[in-house]
Amino acid sequence: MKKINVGIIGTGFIGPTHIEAIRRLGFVEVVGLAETSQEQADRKAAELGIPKAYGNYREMLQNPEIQVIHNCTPNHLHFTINKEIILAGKHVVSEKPLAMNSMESDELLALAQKQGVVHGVNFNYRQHASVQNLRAKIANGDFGKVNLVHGSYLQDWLLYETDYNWRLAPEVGGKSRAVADIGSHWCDTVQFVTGKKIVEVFADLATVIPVRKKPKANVATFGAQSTEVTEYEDVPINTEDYASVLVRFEDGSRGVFTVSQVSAGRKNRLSFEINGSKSSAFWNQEEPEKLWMGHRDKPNEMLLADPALFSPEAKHAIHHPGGHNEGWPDALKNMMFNYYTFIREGKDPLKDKANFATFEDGHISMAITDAILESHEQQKWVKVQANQEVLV
Ligand code: SOE
Repeated sequence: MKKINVGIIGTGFIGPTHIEAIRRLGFVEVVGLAETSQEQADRKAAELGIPKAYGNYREMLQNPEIQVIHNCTPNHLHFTINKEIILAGKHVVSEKPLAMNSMESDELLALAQKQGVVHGVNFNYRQHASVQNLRAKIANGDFGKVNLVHGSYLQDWLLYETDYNWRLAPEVGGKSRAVADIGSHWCDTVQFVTGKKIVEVFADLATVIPVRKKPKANVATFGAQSTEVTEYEDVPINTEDYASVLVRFEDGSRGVFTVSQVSAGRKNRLSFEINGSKSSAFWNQEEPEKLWMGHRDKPNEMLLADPALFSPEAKHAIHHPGGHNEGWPDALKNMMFNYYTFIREGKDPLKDKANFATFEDGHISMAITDAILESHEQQKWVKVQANQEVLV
């Protein structure tokens, strides 16, 4: 069978993780990559073992052999490049946030639907095996009615004033930083798990480090500061390091989450607890094989990920026997497997249900971010306007 051919635009922190996940599938081939210059593209292609290197992504879009393009560029390029990918007739996987605001993401969703391409957005945390299992258990009523959802997404890679990255500049990263970058993952994951949409928010945002020292050379996301960096310039920071957000779900249930990129010791800690009318559950991305389940009338339980103990609906998401722990790269592989299987099976993006996050989820996420920014500015509850029926 002929493999599905793929091109990747952008090879910073996230692009190579897409490439690795795709390569694990076996039926998909990464045939090209595009970077900001030919020299950079050649270097990265040689490093990653990719046959074709493009110094201009538009040339790669013209290659008729390529069916799918991954947009792994910085945020300010997502909208334009996603649009061009769709108009070139290619299927698309975009990094989040899907665009710079929900007007743009709305346009992208409509365009992708009109052109009939398969559209995915990389909300990878919903693809963790234990998250899939929790969703199945909630849907089966094991926890009763979900009343409360609370948690946080904490990181420490921007803790010091000398930590700097393109995500800090609003013209590149967007008006929102911590909310759009990691709050978007938290919201996507809990909406996926509970099957309920967030429809209203009340937010408080803060910039903990209002002036940062920007190294004169570029620093990659999660990149350790080189001890050799001696030259800095002071730059004012206008995006949030921290946010706490009260949320209301479509059925009236309540929640709250905190995001921060300045929490020492927390590396990539997306965690949440749900409290249902029968039982509770807690999951933490840094220990992804553990699912805690809390009860009132019997001892609490810790379910270690194990296909033998999973709900039938979640067994597809776990690939090794209990004790052979799966984590972040495996969740990303699940995302890619589901996306490419959809294409391989010739499914119709307008009719068939996708088991990965689509541009619709990307658009809902942008609408939540917009509502959070507006709520913080106006200090009041704001409804999420995703052009869907507003339910409260
Ligand atoms: C940086 O905060 C970042 O790389 C995010 O952009 C990713 O989406 C998240 O998975 C890890 O942290």
